[in-house]
Amino acid sequence: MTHRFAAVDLGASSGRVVVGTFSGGSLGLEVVHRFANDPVRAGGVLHWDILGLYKGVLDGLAKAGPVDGIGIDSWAVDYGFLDSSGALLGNPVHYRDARTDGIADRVPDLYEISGLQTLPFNTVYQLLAAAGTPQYAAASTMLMIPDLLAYWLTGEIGAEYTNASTTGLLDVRTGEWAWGLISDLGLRAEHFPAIRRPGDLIGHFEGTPVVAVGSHDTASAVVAVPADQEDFAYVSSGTWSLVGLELDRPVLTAASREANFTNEGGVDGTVRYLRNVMGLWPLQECMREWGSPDISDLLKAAAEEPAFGAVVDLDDPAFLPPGGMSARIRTAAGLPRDASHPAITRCILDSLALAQRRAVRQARELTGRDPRVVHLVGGGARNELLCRLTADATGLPVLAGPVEATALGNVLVQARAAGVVEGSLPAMRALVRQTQQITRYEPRGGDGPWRAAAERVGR
Ligand code: ADP
Ligand code: LRH
Repeated sequence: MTHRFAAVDLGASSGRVVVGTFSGGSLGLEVVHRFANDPVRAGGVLHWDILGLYKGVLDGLAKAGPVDGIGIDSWAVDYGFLDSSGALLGNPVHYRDARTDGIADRVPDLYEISGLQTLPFNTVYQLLAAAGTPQYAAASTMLMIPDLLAYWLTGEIGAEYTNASTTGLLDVRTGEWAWGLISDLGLRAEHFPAIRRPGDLIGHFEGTPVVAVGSHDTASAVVAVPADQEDFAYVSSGTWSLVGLELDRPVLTAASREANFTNEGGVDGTVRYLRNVMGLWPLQECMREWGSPDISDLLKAAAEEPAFGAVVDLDDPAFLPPGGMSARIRTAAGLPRDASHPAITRCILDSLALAQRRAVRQARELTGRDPRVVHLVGGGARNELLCRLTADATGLPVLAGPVEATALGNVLVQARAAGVVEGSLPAMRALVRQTQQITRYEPRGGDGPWRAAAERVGR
């Protein structure tokens, strides 16, 4: 018997609808529709084009044809407000918009309650930036992006747990909204809908069940990490590199807070203990400036460039906002004005591998765990140079793939809820290992050059 599930997966750089087909012991994956995710600046504010994205979702679901279920995931932290009639109030604001600048510094540390790393754009800071506006006054419900799309498909309102864990307003110990914190910050309790868990039925779209998955894209990606043992680190590599470990309980020590490691909610009660590393964003931005050259050609040329010609501290928040990225990288790296595109690309990738090395080492120190391998999943798994550099930098084998880990994690959780695949995370991961392409990169060379590069960037 064959079962088909549709994953709607919206990344910061593109959206797709992917169909996972389960038949006997096999699992096939087909991207049936891919669409751009181009933010729009209007009235001085950077927005997501939410209706354009919703159109991509509807077109993709039409192309997918009859399926046994639909699951939705997207990037974290962003939301839309509904008024009391259920209408969307304004266009969701992009987390890279400047409206949250400086807000985190004015709010007491929330780590003890939420276990969340401080990122300037966490939902809590966005809500504090919005408080006092006419839009905020008119809002009756806040829906995270996947919950908003699920609402449009089904008419049902709720807040999926893994994504709610990125708001800064979920209690890391109970997995429920932190009502005391919400009230202390002057936020409105009625804005926060009931929590639903991965596997819960949300409602129906044209007769097809819409099922909650790990609706935070990173939570779904971690489900599909093809690990065959417990001691693994992962890099979910796309616009961001989410670098860390899977734990069964949060780490809330002062050292962990200082290192800005997060305890995000994972599927099946796991903790995604990780740090946000700037990821492929700087390269995406440079490529946008350069007129979108062919990425394979650019990476081939970058691989020919000398290693460590220039390195920057990619964890510097100066690289967060869009625009003028190549100049920012060149200045920070001390590269000349006429530095070539491959030289800048090489600088970004060396620096990214260096930042990922730091995060893996910190995760090890902060947890006492000893990862034996790094699983690198997401679009970055197609970047051979990045995979090779990550193996060299961490001194660990890198197992690269699957590229569409997020969509896989999404369909696996749906298939489990429908009783099509058996239970545990290890069982789902075994299915990923058996059916998806994974490439192994062994570390080469010693740690010396990486240590020296770390010293050059002062980390
Ligand atoms: P997100 O979910 O954040 O939008 P993805 O997981 O889709 O990100 O990964 C996007 C990234 O994958 C791009 O920024 C690009 O660097 C990389 N990528 C995509 N295609 C290729 C390719 N053919 N070769 C190397 N890298 C690629
Ligand atoms: C990756 C991601 C990440 C968040 C960021 C906003 O797509 O969801 O986990 O921190 O976007």
